[in-house]
Amino acid sequence: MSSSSPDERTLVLIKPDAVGRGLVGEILSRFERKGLRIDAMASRTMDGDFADQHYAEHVDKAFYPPLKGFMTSGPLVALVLSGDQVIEVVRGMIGSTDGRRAAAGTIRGDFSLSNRENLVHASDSTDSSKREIALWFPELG
Ligand code: FUP
Repeated sequence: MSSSSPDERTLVLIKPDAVGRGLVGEILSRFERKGLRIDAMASRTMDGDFADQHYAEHVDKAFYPPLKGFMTSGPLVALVLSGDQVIEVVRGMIGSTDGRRAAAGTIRGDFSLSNRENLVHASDSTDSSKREIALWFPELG
């Protein structure tokens, strides 16, 4: 008998800087090698309204206008990943927000020198993963 609970899901964005720098394969392969499942994947370009919905908690912050400009600047790759404790696991794999301070071995720590162009977004809680998956992949609901 299995006592494990159903696997969690998280919403990951491989941001326009990562796409532009040719890092999609590197980032995807880290998630795959970790043993996470890719439940959905799509290339999309966000418009301003969609960015406001995705970043609802940040729209009033001073850093939001340049963040919005960056996130709508080109295509990104949206993913739903699943696996045991995937939300916390993926947050650990991407590292701290500021790439200059993110630990070596994390995606941001290894490839980003910026607090804005930091390559990857990942849901930070069960509530945010539910909200973000419903926004990006309503068909999975
Ligand atoms: P994170 O959860 O690590 O992606 O970080 P936050 O939710 O705090 O911030 C969301 C995004 O806003 C970051 F990925 C990058 C951007 N940001 C800035 O551009 N400037 C800041 O001072 C903080 C965050």
